[in-house]
Amino acid sequence: MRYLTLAALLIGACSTFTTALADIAIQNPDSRNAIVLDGRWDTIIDPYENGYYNHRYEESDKGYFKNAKPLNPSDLVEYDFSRSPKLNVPGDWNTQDEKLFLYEGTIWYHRDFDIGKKVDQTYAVYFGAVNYHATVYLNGKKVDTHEGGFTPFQFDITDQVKSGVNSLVVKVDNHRERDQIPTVNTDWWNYGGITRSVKVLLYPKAHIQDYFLQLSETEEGVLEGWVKVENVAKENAEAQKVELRIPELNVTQKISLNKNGEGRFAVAAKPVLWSPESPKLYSVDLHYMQDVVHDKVGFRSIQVQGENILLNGKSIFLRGISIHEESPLHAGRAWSEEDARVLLTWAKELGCNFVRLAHYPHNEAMLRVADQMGLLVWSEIPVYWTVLFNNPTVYNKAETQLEEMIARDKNRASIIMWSMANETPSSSARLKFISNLAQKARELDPTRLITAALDTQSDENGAKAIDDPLSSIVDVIGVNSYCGWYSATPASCANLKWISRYKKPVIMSEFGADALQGLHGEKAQRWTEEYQADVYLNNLAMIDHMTFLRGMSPWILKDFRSPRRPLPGVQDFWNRKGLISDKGIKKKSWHILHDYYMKKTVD
Ligand code: GCB
Repeated sequence: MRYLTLAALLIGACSTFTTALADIAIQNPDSRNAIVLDGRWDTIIDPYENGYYNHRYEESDKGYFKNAKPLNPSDLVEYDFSRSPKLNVPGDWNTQDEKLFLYEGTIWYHRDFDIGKKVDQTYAVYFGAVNYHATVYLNGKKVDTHEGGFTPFQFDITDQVKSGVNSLVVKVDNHRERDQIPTVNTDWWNYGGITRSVKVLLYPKAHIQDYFLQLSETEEGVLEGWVKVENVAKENAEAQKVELRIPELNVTQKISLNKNGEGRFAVAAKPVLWSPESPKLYSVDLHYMQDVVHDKVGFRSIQVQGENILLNGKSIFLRGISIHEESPLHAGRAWSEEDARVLLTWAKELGCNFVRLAHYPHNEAMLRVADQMGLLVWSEIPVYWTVLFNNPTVYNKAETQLEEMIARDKNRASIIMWSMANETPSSSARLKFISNLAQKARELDPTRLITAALDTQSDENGAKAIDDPLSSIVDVIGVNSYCGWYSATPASCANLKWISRYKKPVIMSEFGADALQGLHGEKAQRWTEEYQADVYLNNLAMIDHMTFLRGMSPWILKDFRSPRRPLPGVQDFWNRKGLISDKGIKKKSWHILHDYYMKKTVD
């Protein structure tokens, strides 16, 4: 009987594979052989893009990417990487040199690497993230470009790379434009640079490009998914199969591939389900000829039913906190496993089972650590505020970032929701834009919930009504509301009533107030810890009356850098809505939310 069902599943499964787009990085690059290129890189600041354009403003053929050296004393070369300042990779440039704190524009990065080139081997240069535009050159020639500051990409360099020393140059440009994702104005720092790891990946020509595995949504006791092999070998039957092994579940399954190298599987297994209380991960190996990929994967289900969110079939309340990708250990962008551990340990300590990773895809370590620690995750693309919803090119940029995020993270049990947007102004163009994104996300990953953070609520007889038409598109409605900070007095919030026009789960995806840690006074005095605490107390009372509420992620775990926050002596270019200061000190509101979550755990 079971075998019949499995066979039916296999035949019936015909939805799309995530097709390998040119720049989409290989699945799980950390499990591949690699030459890691992190460390000190030579850099040249280039505000006029002199290393790229000639004086006629045409793309130059003698730019800095040539990494040229004068060969004769009479030669004119007006730059020299080897004598130029160094910057750390990974790392934003803004916090590595005071002069670069506010810099937005182009910086050139250079470093050499040495290899002994082998035949039948693919070489790809992989970037965890570069903000915002990257133009990559190898040995003086352009390889390719990438746009988008928070997702990985890779370029095949097999033909260009040579045995011996290779010169890698990257032009990084973070100047803001209206037609970008995100657009010109945000409430976070536009950190520039090669902000995540760089490596040269080495793998066989015929290799496992991608895979997706999860608990079947329709069949109990079944794991299902797909694999995609690039350059599938055609010579013998064995070369048309991938072997999946999950030793702890006694799974050894051969997966047949079609002529495009694609194969689906469904296999009987009864894993211990992943949950915040028991974040069980299984070792998973995939073998294809000489290629082996190793991963750690958790299995759980996530669904909505009316106003409930069901994790493994049981209704759950998401005790969350929002987090920006800023390091708790040093100034600037977070990127390391240590950063992730400190941030997520704080979230655990607060009593959270959920984190909203705002407002863009965070580095992969955050998701891997969330998987290990048992934190449910909301993951988001930076369709933030007023992007150009009428512009098809802008849509394509957003869709590419969505694809790159899902491609990288689709095997992480921690992620339960993909968020399409944050606080976008209502219009028909915006509804179409975000509906198309949601449809794309569902095609790429039918196993997770779709959400968006909305800030348009209308007033109805003294109550707040959730009536943004985008609510009809999403599975879970996120509501951002700053009662007591941007509107009303804190005391009035406790009795504020909410109504929803949709029978769907709602998450209060943001609320909060600024406080300078250590500034004390009356609770009516802005910027004091007492004011912030009062906002929390009253908002939590309000939340208790929202019958359809299934979670929250107050704004925000830690103070973060923002160019919109200049108030001297208070903000000094920090958004002060953190429960923890930029120095890592807890404010009064931390304890209020902590106590609230402790009670919620017992309820
Ligand atoms: C919001 C935004 C968030 C801001 C926050 C604030 O509604 O979603 O990005 O940082 O408010 O502090 O105003």
